[in-house]
Amino acid sequence: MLPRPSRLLLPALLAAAVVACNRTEPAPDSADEAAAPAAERTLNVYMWSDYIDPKMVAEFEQRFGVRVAIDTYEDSEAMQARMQLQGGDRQYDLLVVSDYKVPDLAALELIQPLDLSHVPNAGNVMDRFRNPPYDPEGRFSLPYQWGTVGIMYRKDRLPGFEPTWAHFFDASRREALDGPFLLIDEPRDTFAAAFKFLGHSVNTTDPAIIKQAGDLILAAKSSEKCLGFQGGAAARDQVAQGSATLAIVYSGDAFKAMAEEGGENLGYAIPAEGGEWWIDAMVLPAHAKDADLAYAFINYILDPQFGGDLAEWNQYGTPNQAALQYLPPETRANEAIYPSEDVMNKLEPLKDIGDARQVYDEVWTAIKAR
Ligand code: N2P
Repeated sequence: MLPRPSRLLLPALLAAAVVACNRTEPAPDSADEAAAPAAERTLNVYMWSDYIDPKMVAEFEQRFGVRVAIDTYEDSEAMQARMQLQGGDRQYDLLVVSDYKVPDLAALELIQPLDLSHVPNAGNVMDRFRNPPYDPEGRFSLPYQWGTVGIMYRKDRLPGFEPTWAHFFDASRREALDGPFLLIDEPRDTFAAAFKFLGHSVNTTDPAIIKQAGDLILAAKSSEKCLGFQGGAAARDQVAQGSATLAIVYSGDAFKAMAEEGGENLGYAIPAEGGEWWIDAMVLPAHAKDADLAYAFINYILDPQFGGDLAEWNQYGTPNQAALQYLPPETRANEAIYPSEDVMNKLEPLKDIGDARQVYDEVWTAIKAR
């Protein structure tokens, strides 16, 4: 059942007067820009930060003779606030959002059903990503990337690191850490970690357990070792730079840092208690000004070759069956990106939690306010 819209107007959103928003535009060839007509056709995209290779964007611009303007967000609350309170449904032509946000945005009528006749490459989507739990009829979304949530840590400070959520939620383990840590500024991901530490499902709806998890998150936040909440990409940067020793992050963000200089000092692990795997989805805002161009972009993302390039650049899993052949064999065999069946069995996808969302919101708002 879809949640009632009134339930979705989060108190935290009402308090959000200004939403941080970064615009990253791929550097266009300056000669091209000088020659460009004033009213150039533009695709306005809103997505997670650090999520597409600027070269791929430039290639799309060249191919279609258009401009792509990408605004980025670091957490889903900021995204929803912009969509709900700041006219994002008119401003953007295309969104990339977390799985569990699809039913929220649909219930609020901030997104519209997709017309798949405009997306021939939709046929490339793997079976397991069709009719996903967050969009059971596959009406509103097509998948972008998928991945896991885990712990990124400094190998040089935590030799023999044991992957467990206890580093954040068990007071004695926390105090034993060599250096500070960060929590992720995304309620569902943080609750999921605390639920797994307590031995429960990432989709827990029992108010007593949600409150118990909230107490653990508040205790972690209140620790002297805690540097607070950060978006996944920003938390990744702090661990990479050494200002944090460990953080809850998204898999691909960690792998990108691990491939860079100094990356040999970094590690990423899925805790032994298990966790979540997630899918991010492409959706069409309700009042997109250029839906045709948005469809062209979705189709481009689901192209076999570009789908392969995107996943390789992101170091995330591709939901595109036809793209697999374009991935380097070592990527396809990399169990950090494509976990074994054993590991996948310990991970759950995030589902719509219905009316329990109100309890999550209350507990989360109280944690953030302290
Ligand atoms: C990528 C963020 C992935 C978000 N930087 C997971 N829902």
